[in-house]
Amino acid sequence: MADGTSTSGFDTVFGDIPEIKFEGPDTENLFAYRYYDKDQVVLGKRMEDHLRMAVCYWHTFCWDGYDIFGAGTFDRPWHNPANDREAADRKMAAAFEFFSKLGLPFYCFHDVDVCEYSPTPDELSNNLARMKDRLGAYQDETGTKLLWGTANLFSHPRYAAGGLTNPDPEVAACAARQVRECLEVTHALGGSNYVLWGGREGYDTLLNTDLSRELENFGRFLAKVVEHKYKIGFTGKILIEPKPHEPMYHQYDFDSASIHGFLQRFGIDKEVHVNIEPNHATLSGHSFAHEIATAVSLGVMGSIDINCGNYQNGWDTDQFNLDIRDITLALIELLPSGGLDTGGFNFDAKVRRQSSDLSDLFHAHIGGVDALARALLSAADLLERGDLAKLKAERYAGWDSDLGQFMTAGTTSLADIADRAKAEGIDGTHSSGRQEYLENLVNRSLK
Ligand code: XLS
Ligand code: NI
Ligand code: NI
Repeated sequence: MADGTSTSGFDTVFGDIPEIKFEGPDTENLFAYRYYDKDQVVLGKRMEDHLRMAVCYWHTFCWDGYDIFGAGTFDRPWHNPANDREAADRKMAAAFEFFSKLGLPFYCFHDVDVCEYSPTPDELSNNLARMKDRLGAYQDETGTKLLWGTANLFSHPRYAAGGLTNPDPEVAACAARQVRECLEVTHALGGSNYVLWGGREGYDTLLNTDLSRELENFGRFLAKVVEHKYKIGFTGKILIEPKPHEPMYHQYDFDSASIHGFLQRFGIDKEVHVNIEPNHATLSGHSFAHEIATAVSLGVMGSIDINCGNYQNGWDTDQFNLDIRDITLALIELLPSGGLDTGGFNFDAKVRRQSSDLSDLFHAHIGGVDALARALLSAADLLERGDLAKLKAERYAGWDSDLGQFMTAGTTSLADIADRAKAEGIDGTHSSGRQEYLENLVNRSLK
C-alpha cells in the first residue's frame, strides 16, 4: 500500500525491492526475470501453466539460518525469539508480500510453519484453525494459490521414532489427528495436492525396530488418508515424497520405485502419487531424470520439489537448482507424458547461511525461476526437433517386427522363443547406442 503498510496492518518488509517482472535476456536489472515470461506459449501452453511454481514457507520464512554448529544468522524482521502469535502473523504478512513480488502462482506449507509455537495437539489444532482463515484471506487478496499443504510429523520431540510408524499407538494417533486436520485445511484452502513426507517413518537401528509391523501400520494409515480424502471431497492428489535417509538411517519411502511397490501392496497405487525432489534422488543414488522417468512409467508422477545438492558431499543441502542441463533431462521425461497436471515446481530450497540479506531471498528465487524457464525452453527445443524420440523409436523398432510380436505374445513360452532362435540361426548383433551423439544433441538445444 502507498502508506508502506500491507493490508494486514504490518509494515511492508520488502519495500525497497521492486516487483520482479520479465525483462528478457539482455536486461542489466538483476531484480528481473530474463527467461521466465509467464505468458509465453511453449509447446502449446503458457510457461506459468507448465511450471506451476511455488514458494515454500519453511526454508524462506521459518528458517533463521541455524545449523548444527551455530545459531541463526538471518535476523529477519518477522522473526521473534518468542515465536508467538504476533511473530507468526508478521511472518505470514511477509510471506504473502514476497509471493506477490515474485509473481509466482503458488505456495506450500507445513501446518507448523504457519502457526506460532504449538507444543500440544490441541494448541496446534486451534492455531491452525485460526491460521486457515488468515491464509484464506491472504490468498483472496493476493491471488496466490496453495500447491500443497503437509503435516509436520518430524519436528516435535514426540515424533523422534516416527509419526504414522511410531511404535507407540498414542504417538501414531497424534500423527493421524494432525494429518486429518492439515488435509482438511488444505482442502478448505483449495490446495491442489496434499503431501506426506515420511522424514521419520523409518529407523535408526533394526535392533529396536519391528520393520514388518511398521510397514503394515504405514500402509494401513495411508489407505485411511486416501479414504478420508474421498470422504471430505478433496479432489487434489495425495503425494508421498521419496527420500532414502536423513534424518533417519533408513526411510521407508526410499525412492519412487520402492514407494510404488509399497502402494501396490496396500492396493492404493492408483490413488497416491509421488513428489520428487532432485536432492533426494541423488541421495538415493539416482539422477533427477531417473526418478521422473520411473514415476512416469509407473503412473505415479505427481509434483516436484525443485532443488539440488552439491557434488562434494552427501547431504540434503537444498540449494537452488541452477543446473539447466539436469533439469532439461528431467523435463524431456516429464513433458511427453502430459506434464505436471495438479503438481508444480515447489522451491524446496534455501539460501546459504551466509546469504543473510533480504535481497538474497529474491536473487535465489529469481535464479531458480529462470533456470526452470531455460530448461523448459531447452526441453521444448529438443522435443520439437524430435530426433531423440526418433532415435529411440528406431532403436526399439525390432519389437514391432514378426519376431518381436511373437516373443511378446502372452501364449509364447520360453521354450518357443529358444526353439525359434535356434531354428532361424538368430545371432543378435549389437548396434550403437550413440550416447555421445545424443548428449551433443542435448547440449545443442540448451538455451
Ligand atoms: C525434507 C523434505 C521436506 C518436505 C516437506 O527433506 O524435502 O521439506 O518437502 O515435508
Ligand atoms: Ni521436499
Ligand atoms: Ni528435502
